[in-house]
Amino acid sequence: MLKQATSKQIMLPQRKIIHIDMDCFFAAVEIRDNPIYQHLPIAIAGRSKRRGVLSTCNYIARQYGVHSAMPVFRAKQLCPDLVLVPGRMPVYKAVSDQIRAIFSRYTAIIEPLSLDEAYLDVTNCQHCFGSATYIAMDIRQAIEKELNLTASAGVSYCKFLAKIASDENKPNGLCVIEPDAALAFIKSLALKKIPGVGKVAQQKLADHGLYNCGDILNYPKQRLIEQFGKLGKTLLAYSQGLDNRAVQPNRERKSVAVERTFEIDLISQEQCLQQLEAFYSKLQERVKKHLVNKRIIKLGVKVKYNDFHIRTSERQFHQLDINIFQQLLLQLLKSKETKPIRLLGLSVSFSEAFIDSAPEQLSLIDS
Ligand code: TTP
Ligand code: MG
Repeated sequence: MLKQATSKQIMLPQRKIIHIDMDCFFAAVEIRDNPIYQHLPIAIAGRSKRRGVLSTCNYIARQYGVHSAMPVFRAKQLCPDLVLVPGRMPVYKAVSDQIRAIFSRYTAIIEPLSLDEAYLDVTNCQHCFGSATYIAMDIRQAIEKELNLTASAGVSYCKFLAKIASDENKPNGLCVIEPDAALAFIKSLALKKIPGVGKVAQQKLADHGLYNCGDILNYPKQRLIEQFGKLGKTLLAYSQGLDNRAVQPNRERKSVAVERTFEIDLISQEQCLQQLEAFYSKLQERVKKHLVNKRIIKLGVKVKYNDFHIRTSERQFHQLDINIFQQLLLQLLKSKETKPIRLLGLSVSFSEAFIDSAPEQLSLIDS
C-alpha cells in the first residue's frame, strides 16, 4: 500500500477520499420535476424577486455569465429569457437525504458539507475491489439511475485535492488525482481554486506575486508565514501535497447564520438596523431546532462592504438577544461609516451537546 508522509514525517496508510458535488443542484431538481425547463436557461430565485439574489442556475444560464448569488436584475440583463423558478427547500432536503442514503451503502464515514456536497472516506470500503475510482463511478451511476440527477466526483488521497478534483470536470464529470500525479497537478493549481481563499485573500496574495501553488513553493517560507499567518501555513502544506484532515462523519453543526447579499447596497444605519430585525426573527426560528441538545455560546454580526471587504464582530453570550446584535452591528458601522454594505449576516455559535439543563435556565454571561 502506498504511503504518505505527514508534516511530522509519520507514515500513514494511503487514504482514499471521494468528494461528491451535485450539478446545479436546486436547478437540476426543478428540471427533473418539470421537464418543460429542460432546454431553457433557468435560475432558482431567492425569496424576494425584486431584492433577491439567485441561489443557483442551470448550465445553459451559466453560458450567459449568470451564476449563484447574482442579483436577479443583473441576471436578467445578461440573459433576458432567464426563467425564474421559486425554490422548494423541503424537496431539496428530501433529495439530499436520498443522496446520503446512496453514500451510506459504501461507507459510514461521510461528512456532508451542504445539501449537495459531501466527503466520503472509502479507504476501507470493500466494494469495487476497493477501487475509489470505481466506487465514485458506481455512486454517480446510482444517483443518475435512481434519482435522475447528475453528480460530479473527485477522487484523491486527501480532502483538499478530492474537492478540487470534483470541480475539474463539472458537470457530470469525474476526476481522479493519483498520489503520483498530485505534485505536478498542484504546482500549476490556481490559489483562487482552493476552498477558503476568498476575494480579499486572492488580492493580497496577488499583491505579493502569488497566483498558484508553484508560486507558494518558490516564496520564502518565513516571509509567507509572517505575511499570511495561518493561511500561509495552510497554503504551504497544500502546495506540498499535505492535508491530513480526517473526513468527519456526523459532524455537529456548530453555528447557524442568516445572511443575505443585497441587490442594492445598504447605505444608512437605519437600513441596516431594519434588516437586522428581519434577520433576527428568522434566526430565532432556526436556532430553536438546535437548542434541544446544544447551548448558545456566542453571537456574531458580519458585514461585507461594496469593496468586498468583510468585517465581523462577536460577543460571548448564552442566549439570543437582539440588543447584542444591534450593539455589535453599531460597533462595526462606527468604524467604516461611509462604505456601502453589500451583505449583512447574523450568526449564533453553539457548544457541544448539552443535555442536563435547559438553555433557558442558563444565567446570562456577557463578556
Ligand atoms: P453549489 O454546489 O455551490 O452549486 P450548484 O450545485 O448549484 O452548481 P455546481 O454544478 O457548480 O455544483 O451549491 C449547491 C446548492 O446550494 C445550489 O444548487 C443552490 C444552493 N446555493 C445557494 O442557495 N446560494 C449560493 O450562493 C450557492 C453557491 C448555492
Ligand atoms: Mg453542486
